[in-house]
Amino acid sequence: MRVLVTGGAGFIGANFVQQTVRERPDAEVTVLDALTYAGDRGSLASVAERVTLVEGSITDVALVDRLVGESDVVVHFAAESHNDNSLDDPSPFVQTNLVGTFTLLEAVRKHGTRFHHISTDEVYGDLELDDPAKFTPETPYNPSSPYSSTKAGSDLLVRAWVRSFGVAATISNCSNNYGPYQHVEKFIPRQITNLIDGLRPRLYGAGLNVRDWIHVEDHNAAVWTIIDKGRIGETYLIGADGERNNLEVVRTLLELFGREPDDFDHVADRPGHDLRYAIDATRLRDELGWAPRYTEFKDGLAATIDWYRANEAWWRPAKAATEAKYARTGQ
Ligand code: NAD
Ligand code: TDX
Repeated sequence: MRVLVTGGAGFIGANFVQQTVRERPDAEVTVLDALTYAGDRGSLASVAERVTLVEGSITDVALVDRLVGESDVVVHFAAESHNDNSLDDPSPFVQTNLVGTFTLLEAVRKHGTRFHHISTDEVYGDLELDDPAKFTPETPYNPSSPYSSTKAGSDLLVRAWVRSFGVAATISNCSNNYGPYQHVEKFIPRQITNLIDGLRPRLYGAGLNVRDWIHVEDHNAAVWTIIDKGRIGETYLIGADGERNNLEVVRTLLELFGREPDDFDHVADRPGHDLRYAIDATRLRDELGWAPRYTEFKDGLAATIDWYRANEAWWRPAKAATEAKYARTGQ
């Protein structure tokens, strides 16, 4: 099977490519990645001999048409992915997340190629802290940020191309991922690398916002399950019942580093900060038989800390510039 992975040099995409090479010896993998600040050739170094990396944008019509024409399935991870960046400058989010997804959809329509679209639970907006509800595939879209609204728009494009043009696509909306190769701008790697440097974690606002954490390998196993067994046109929610507020996550990290529980700073809150995300993954579990393997969050975090300790050469080059950017907003 010829697999085209967009955004395969980013966090989740690179883990997906590594997992695919490990577990699917028959897969021929091509990665299309623009190698933005978030993409790193080094994330694919361990599988370089099995993977063709094409540096280019998903908005490049001719390039996308050629690569899609040479593929059996397209797994679409490429995106601008960071909420804080989308508040600073939404423009690349519109280009990549909306125009890029449109460009891919036109190519898979032309070539009749199977398409899997990777999306986020943030398209549903947020939940109250005391609400027993979780997001389901029927929850109405209500995105809050430029990031989540462009992801929501990209999902709706996929749904329309399925219905209007018969494109063979599936969609997955996953909760917050953690694990190796995540950029140091994101919450967990930022705090881990601060702690490695002897600095204090930085908590937005009171830290009561809840995220539903899932290990990146569980997310990617679910993506393959959907490609193999999912119903065309269907949306699957991916989550591992990992709800925790940000303060709890920081306290767990401090404990794992042997630091005092209050050894962190409260910093400026994110404008429009979503309160809580929570995924009901019943359809994926019951219909497709998927289940997460990383069920102990603390163990997954400890393994992630070990990875960042062992791979300083991977994250160190981005750390100072990322912190300088945060300093501009007092975060
Ligand atoms: P990331 O920012 O780490 O990686 C994105 C990758 O896309 C990078 O390699 C980047 O170079 C590439 N890219 C950006 N613009 C491109 C363009 N125009 N053309 C080609 N490549 C381009 O993101 P991530 O965290 O790995 O997220 C991957 C996908 O998963 C995204 O679609 C995101 O919305 C979705 N998602 C992420 C999470 C999460 O917790 N990180 C949760 C649910 C869904
Ligand atoms: O330094 C920080 N301190 C802090 O308290 C940072 C960077 C974040 N936070 C908070 C904000 C969020 O409540 O931590 C939580 C997680 O923040 P992010 O890592 O920026 O993730 P989030 O905004 O929840 O979005 C993530 O999950 C859904 C991904 O970045 C998205 O791509 C995905 O769609």
